[in-house]
Amino acid sequence: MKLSKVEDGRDPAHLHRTLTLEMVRVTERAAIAAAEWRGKGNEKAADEAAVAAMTAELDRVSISGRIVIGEGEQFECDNLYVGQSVGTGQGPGVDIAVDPLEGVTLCAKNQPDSLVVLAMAERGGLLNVARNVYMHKIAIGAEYAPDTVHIEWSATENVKALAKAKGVPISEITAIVLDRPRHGGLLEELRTAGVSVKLLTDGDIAGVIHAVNTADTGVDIYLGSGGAPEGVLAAAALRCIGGHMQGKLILDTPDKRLRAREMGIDDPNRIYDVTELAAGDVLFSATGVTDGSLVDGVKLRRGSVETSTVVMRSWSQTTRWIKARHAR
Ligand code: VTB
Repeated sequence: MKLSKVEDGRDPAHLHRTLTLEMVRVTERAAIAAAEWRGKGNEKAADEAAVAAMTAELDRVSISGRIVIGEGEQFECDNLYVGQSVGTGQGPGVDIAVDPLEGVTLCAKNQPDSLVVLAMAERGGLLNVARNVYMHKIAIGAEYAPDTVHIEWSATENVKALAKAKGVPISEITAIVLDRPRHGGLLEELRTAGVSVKLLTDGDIAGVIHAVNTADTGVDIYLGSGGAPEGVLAAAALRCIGGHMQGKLILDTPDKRLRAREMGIDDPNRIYDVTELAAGDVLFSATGVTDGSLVDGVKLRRGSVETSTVVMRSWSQTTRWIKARHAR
């Protein structure tokens, strides 16, 4: 009998598996900090609380970490800026992408689906993109051939091809799309094709994850554009759970093109697939701030605080849901 990678005890992965739990601690702590600001209408305070807590917890981890996707550029923010060193400095050299409070508006309004998200990869594993850059994204589940859809095709062509591959009429396809004025044309096309559209107010990392978990969510495809950092973070998750995704950066100003070049992007029109957005060994951790479709939010109890986290590792393709009780 052939032993699986896990059973035979060999683990050639560069990111040691104990880092999985360390990352859970980081996103948990940031979520607890942000939860104090749930429903207080103060996005800035919620975000700052998450950033401060995340930085403090990251600095306790035995890694030589480098932030490659953070809160912004070094001159824009004090913490978790691109290029910042995090961790104790002793341990493996790793790259880290963070979204300390994905859906800050959702947190400020105490609406579902605000999350703390972090991905870790081997050095050079994560596409480096600036916080202000957007990305066209398309994602479908692993059960399809990777070339079933394509980011350069029209939405109509994509949903037609997907319906055919699934063996259902287009009216039974559900697409998930961020509810933004820029998606007016896309929505019209989807409506004309007869697709059911699930509109997201914010939080498209979870949106992409839902699109590849069709059996659980009923969502077949993610379409549209959202933050490029969120695209890389979603790709990190897909590396662990499977699913196809393509991303194309929207570098629509000379400044963005220049900064992208500095960050290693030579071809502004390149189409990236999942393994090019997040390569090599990857960890992904997300803790809920408010209750959501991916995980529950932080529960404040009399003597304790409860957190729910989903943590994934690409090498072993493991997904864990970790419910933790912390002393107050
Ligand atoms: C998304 C989503 C975020 O921004 O990437 C989106 O994941 C990008 O679009 O939660 P807009 O800038 O038009 O909002 C958020 O909604 C907020 O950062």
